[in-house]
Amino acid sequence: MPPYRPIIAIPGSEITPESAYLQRRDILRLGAAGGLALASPSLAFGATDLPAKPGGYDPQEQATPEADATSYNNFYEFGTGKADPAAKSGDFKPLPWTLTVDGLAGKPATFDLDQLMAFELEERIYRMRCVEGWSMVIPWIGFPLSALLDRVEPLASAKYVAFETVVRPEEMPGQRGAFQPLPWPYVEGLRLDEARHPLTILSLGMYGKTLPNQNGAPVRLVVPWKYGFKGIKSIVRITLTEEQPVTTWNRSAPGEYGFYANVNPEVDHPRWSQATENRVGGGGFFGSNDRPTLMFNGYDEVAGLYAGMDLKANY
Ligand SMILES: Nc1nc2c(c(=O)[nH]1)N[C@H]1C(S)=C(S)[C@@H](COP(=O)(O)O)O[C@H]1N2
Ligand SMILES: [Mo]
Repeated sequence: MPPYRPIIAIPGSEITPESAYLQRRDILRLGAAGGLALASPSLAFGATDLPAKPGGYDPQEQATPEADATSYNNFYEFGTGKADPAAKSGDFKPLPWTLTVDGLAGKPATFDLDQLMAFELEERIYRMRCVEGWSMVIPWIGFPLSALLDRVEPLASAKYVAFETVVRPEEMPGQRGAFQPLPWPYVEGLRLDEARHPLTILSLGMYGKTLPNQNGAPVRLVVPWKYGFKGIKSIVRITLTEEQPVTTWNRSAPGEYGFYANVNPEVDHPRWSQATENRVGGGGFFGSNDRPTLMFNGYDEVAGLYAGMDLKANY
């Protein structure tokens, strides 16, 4: 039996009445246009409820408590500690925002946040497995990346998709100062067929609300069968390319992090095993909440993308 099933219904309490949503969207749009002086655009953004039609996958597991998913994070632009993104992202302004989609496309385009929110949003409850050995279950709100790619009409020569995070040292403390843990911008990439797989989403929210800064506001990638570092946050550019794009962790430590980064309990990280994972939250002490890691994080339907490939060599 697969470790998840389609969602049949989401509880009514999680669904925002359309009128309330439209009002909030108006507030967002005014803020984005600069016509309304919001005291704190990021706060206003984070507080916004998002509607979603059920369309995702329920791993038959409890969602990670929201308080854990929003306080134990990796987002090196705000610092390398797990508590840094929540503690040090208060100056980050996800409004106004634009996401440019360019490269090998017939109709390259730039989307503002309203245009992204106008895509058909769904809730997807996905497992998230960090390469460091912890995991969560997160109810994302977003839409398939393929819908965005369709809009720009990829050329036949496009084989890969490159992603880029914003660079704003004045708002992101991890991007200034003497110690720079990574070269900026943070970049990621997928093969075009991976990017077009229906499980791959651009997320605009989680737990029924827009994304908090620490989780990648206002728009981040979620590819549930890959290690968490593929889920690039606060994306400003998506570029269709012919060549395999450079990716941040692969460039920084090629012996430790591959381009594919498919969750695979049989391929250990050089410095630790990937056979098990610790589910964050749930009350247990660290180590008491371990469970086996599943191939492709349990999302077996992606196996066909890698037919004929040696997944130990292509990690
Ligand atoms: N721009 C950017 N995106 C990023 C990261 C980062 O440091 N910078 N960290 C990655 C890693 S290693 C993980 S595990 C996930 C964590 O997502 P979460 O904090 O929302 O759970 O974000 C990924 N996306
Ligand atoms: Mo990670």
